[in-house]
Amino acid sequence: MTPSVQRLKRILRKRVHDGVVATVAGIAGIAASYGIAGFTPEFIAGPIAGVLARRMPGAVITFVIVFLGDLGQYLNLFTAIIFAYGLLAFTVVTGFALGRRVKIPFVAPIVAGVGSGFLSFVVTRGTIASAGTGTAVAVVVLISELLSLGRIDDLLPAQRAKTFSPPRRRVLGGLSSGFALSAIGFMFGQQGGTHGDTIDTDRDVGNTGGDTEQSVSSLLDEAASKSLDVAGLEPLVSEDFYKVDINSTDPTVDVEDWSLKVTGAVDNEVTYSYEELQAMETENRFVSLRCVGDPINGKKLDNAVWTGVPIMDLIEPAGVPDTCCVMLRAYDGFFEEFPVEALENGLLAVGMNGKVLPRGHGYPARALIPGHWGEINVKWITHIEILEQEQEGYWEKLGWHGTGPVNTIAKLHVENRLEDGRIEVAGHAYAGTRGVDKVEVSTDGGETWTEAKLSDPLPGNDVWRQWVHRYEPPVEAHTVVVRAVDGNGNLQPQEQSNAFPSGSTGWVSTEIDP
Ligand SMILES: Nc1nc2c(c(=O)[nH]1)N[C@H]1C(S)=C(S)[C@@H](COP(=O)(O)O)O[C@H]1N2
Ligand SMILES: [Mo]
Repeated sequence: MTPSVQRLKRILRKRVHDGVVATVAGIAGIAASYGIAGFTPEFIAGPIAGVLARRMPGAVITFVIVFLGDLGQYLNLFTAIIFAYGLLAFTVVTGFALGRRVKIPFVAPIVAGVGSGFLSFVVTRGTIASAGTGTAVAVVVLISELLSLGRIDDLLPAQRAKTFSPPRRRVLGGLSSGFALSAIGFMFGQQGGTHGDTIDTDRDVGNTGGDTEQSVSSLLDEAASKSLDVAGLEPLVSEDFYKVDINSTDPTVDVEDWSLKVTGAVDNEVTYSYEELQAMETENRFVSLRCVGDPINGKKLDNAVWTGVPIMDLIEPAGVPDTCCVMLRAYDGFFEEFPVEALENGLLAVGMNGKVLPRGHGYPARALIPGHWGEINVKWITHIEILEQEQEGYWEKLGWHGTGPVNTIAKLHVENRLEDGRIEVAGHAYAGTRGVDKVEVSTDGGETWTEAKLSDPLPGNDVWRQWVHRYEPPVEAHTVVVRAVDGNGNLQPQEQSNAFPSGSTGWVSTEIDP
């Protein structure tokens, strides 16, 4: 072999070696970060996913929401993880390059470890998870160096290079110890650290209002007994409440540092601590939420019993002038604006289904604004800012119109074959504060209509209902169509439209082949 070919081979071997170690170290670093931080903003991919989502052009986000739904969130997170991996791998490659230049052992693990920890801290501001990330990366690089010490001709004098073990064994050894380490780091992280889940919201919300107030448990019982007995149909209090967030990770709010401020065009600003909120009189209410991005037969419509303080009790002490609108702002950078009148029956929720408000649904507090699209029900709320002039909210800047009242919708989520040969179709219907008066079903593609059976209404002025219809199936394939009539007697519009920009409309239909 000519010397130049040998040189080329050596460079190539170095590149492959560096690449493999950087990959293992990157994976170990991400595993450690996730293990320690969990699914919180201290996880290295969390803030990156947020930045990616915010930098994305509105049209792309709209496309993702309308056509990819939840898949879009995963795609975003996946991309963020690749970015995070790139950052960590970069520190490793830099470490090796520097180490070779200065020809001092252990420069690479130090540079890679400190670099990774630093970058993680810059991204997340989380100290413990960043230290863990840096350590995991450093350890993997250190192991790779220890394994190859005997042969690295560019680190040590050339004559010692003979003692090295065969390259494949080295790589395999490095790989498996790297993976073992990430697994160990991950398991340790799962045990302790600054895991967001250490904010324990799995306790009773307590303080459930005055004597006249119906207790959460009696409301839950009522919902259970009014739920229709249909296999596969979500009960009137959702078992799995949907989530929509601008970030892939939920903020971890420490109530000691949290407050709710009423600011802007008010006579005097008022601030509430969590403790002060808890001392106030609360109410228990059913409120359903639907996201403006929900497709006509999507699943971003749910219902819960919420415990909270009427929002007017919070803003009246501030003295609110006669003005147009209000902006709600949140800990995660989210903000939404809407007409101030909508606050009138609003609730500042601190509890959900009898428990402390879960982190994913806005712990410590969220707004619930009856009859409006989900987006103005701001979670992790920090400010109620009274405005004198209209401004655009987060989603409105991206072209959505999600601050108004919801559309009327009847969904068809269940199709069962009964033992007696009949077919059972069922779903939920929702029309915000207008309420649902009737649901009609057609089993002949819209020629003739029959009234479906509805679940008895639950108390409250923003609550969904269930419907069910059972019929003898015709012999041939047929189209089932469903539509709701709201409390004002308005029939749900037939014409189909996409969720963007102001919520999906149209009758839901499905083909049934008996
Ligand atoms: N702070 C904050 N509040 C938020 C959001 C958010 O991303 N951040 N998403 C909004 C949207 S678009 C919807 S549909 C509802 C969903 O509430 P849920 O996640 O509790 O179902 O929360 C709204 N409140
Ligand atoms: Mo939404």
